[in-house]
Amino acid sequence: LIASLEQVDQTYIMVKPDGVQRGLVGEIISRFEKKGFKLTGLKLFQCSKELAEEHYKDLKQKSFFPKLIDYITSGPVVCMAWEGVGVVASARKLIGATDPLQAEPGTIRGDLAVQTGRNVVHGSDSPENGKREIALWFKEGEVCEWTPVQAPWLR
Ligand code: 3AN
Repeated sequence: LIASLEQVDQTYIMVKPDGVQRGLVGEIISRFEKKGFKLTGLKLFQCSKELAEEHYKDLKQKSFFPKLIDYITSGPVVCMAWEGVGVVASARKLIGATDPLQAEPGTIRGDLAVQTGRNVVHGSDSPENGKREIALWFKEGEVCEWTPVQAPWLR
């Protein structure tokens, strides 16, 4: 009841091409489902260079930017929108540090990845970016608002 008064946020989670190629899609979705967040958008998608550049526009000046764009466009990704109280920060905890060798065991990157340039999953870094990225990756009508039936632990 107290939690229901708190702000519900949205985050954009994406299984990157290495995660798809390695067959980690189910495992990654499962971690967010089991945590108790609500899936509101899901698709397999081959993204364009333009979309990848827009998504990572804050990193445009970084030396690794061209490699990052090549990586993200190298094969299909799985785009997801997840909703819940504190979902942005919690998803980043579940994902773990950017460098998988620094990521704690128990996190997605800590358990499943080795290289920063192949770190299997993306998660928005703020509620504002969560909204921005969901709007960027999903078309109107692709995100589905739904209310769990008789499952008050989902919201
Ligand atoms: P995070 O994905 O943990 O939010 P950001 O936003 O700093 O990390 O970086 C976005 C993505 O850019 C990372 N997921 C990773 O794929 C890539 N990246 C970040 N730092 C490096 C680096 N030093 N070398 C290569 N790729 C990097």
